[in-house]
Amino acid sequence: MQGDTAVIGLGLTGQSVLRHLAPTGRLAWAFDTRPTLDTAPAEALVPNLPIYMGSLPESAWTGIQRVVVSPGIAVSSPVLAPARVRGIEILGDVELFAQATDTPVIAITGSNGKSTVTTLVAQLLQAAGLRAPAGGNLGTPALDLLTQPADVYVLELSSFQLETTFSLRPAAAAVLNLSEDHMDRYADLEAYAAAKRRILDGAALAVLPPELAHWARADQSLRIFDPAPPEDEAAYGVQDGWLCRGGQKLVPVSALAQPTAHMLRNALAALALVEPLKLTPAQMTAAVSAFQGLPHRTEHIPTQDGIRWINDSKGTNVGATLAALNSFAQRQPVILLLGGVGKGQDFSPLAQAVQTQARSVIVYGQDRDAIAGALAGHPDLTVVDSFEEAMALARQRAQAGDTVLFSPACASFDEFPNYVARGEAFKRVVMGHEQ
Ligand code: UMA
Ligand code: ADP
Repeated sequence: MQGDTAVIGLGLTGQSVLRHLAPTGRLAWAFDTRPTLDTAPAEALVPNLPIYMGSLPESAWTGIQRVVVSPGIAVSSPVLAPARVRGIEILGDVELFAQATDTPVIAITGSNGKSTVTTLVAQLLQAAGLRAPAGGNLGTPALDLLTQPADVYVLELSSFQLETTFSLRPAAAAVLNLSEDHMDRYADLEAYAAAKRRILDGAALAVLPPELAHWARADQSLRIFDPAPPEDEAAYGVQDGWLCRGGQKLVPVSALAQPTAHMLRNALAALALVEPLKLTPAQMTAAVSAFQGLPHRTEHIPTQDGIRWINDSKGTNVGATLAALNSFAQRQPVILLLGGVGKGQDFSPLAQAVQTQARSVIVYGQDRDAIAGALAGHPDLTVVDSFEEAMALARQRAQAGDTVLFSPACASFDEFPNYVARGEAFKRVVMGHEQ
């Protein structure tokens, strides 16, 4: 095959890229640094396409004009050194998506709340009768959405995806918040923030929290969201029990399944993002009322034991765990479980909240010592090796009236394939299916 486009990464993204580019005849080869994949055999993806696994000969780069790289591979990675040296264009799947469609896009990034807001935006649009497929970092690769009929696409975008996206011009874009994450891949918070900020490039409407409002550009409309009374008509906020735009009441707070501070923020951001579509308050209220929240995000697991078990397995960084802790701590004594792979985070911002809001703390997993070190002042802190031991201890300690909050502040890869498997394991133990 005589193509000029290489594809690096053969996970969900790489496979969607191959499907998208196969009809163009431009594919040259595909490569994954892993020796094997647990998905379909790579050779089955495109007939006769050379596939390299594990290592790539230098000669493969001859004649390559562009390389489409998956988000799991850093642009600075040694694997891409030959491309950088030769001045080969490096782009991602979302760039190919942007080049392929003129349909309006609503784009969402931030350190936390992306999947929740992306899903809620899609449901708001659907409540207004619009076709609004949602994907990107959420799960369905952006390019796979192109096969679905759409009035608007809703994309959750990670900092990794934004680094390799250049021509997306969203109708509306949000950066929900900014706190440390993926510090194993970025030099510092500024570098991570710079990647997130790219989502605003060319966006007609910028939706931002007050602390990031200065990121908006002079040539774009700005909507600020904050769960306080709105200061003017350009602000989304909460007043007298209503989610409002300026003085206009849109949705009663009572419509939210979880009216916690972070869910109020998420709902306000979602309402601001759909403003250009001019939904009625009734359509907004119907969609918000129907949204029960996503699994593994401060998800209550009902039991008969009088204990409130909360699965927040998607709480994979300090900012998420702080939000989760703030949602539950006021109500009942909290036993907090956290641990896993820390991704180079500083855990010290958790210390004060944990000190005042968690009665008991159980720390486990690969980075348990770093976490325990940051929380050392807590009077009831126990360190164990594994998730299984942490759960056994939680079961032992929890009494009727307690909340057990599983919000690990870490990735799961030391013991699980992903946060979903970890959350399912939590649920199995809670429901007594695993002792
Ligand atoms: N990998 C290799 N060698 C390769 C390619 C990948 O070792 O050649 C490794 C990566 O380092 C990573 C894993 O394989 O550990 C998966 O990487 P990938 O780029 O192949 O991932 P995909 O299967 O294509 O899934 C990606 C997103 N994954 C990442 O960004 C790591 C998915 O987000 C996303 O849903 C999917 O595209 C569809 O758009 C997941 C994620 O964890 C949920 N995202 C991070 C997050 O939310 O924090 C950013
Ligand atoms: P993301 O897709 O950015 O990871 P999710 O919507 O999946 O975000 O939520 C992940 C976790 O982040 C949740 O489990 C919750 O603990 C926390 N969270 C959700 N929304 C917010 C928010 N607006 N601010 C801070 N933390 C949040």
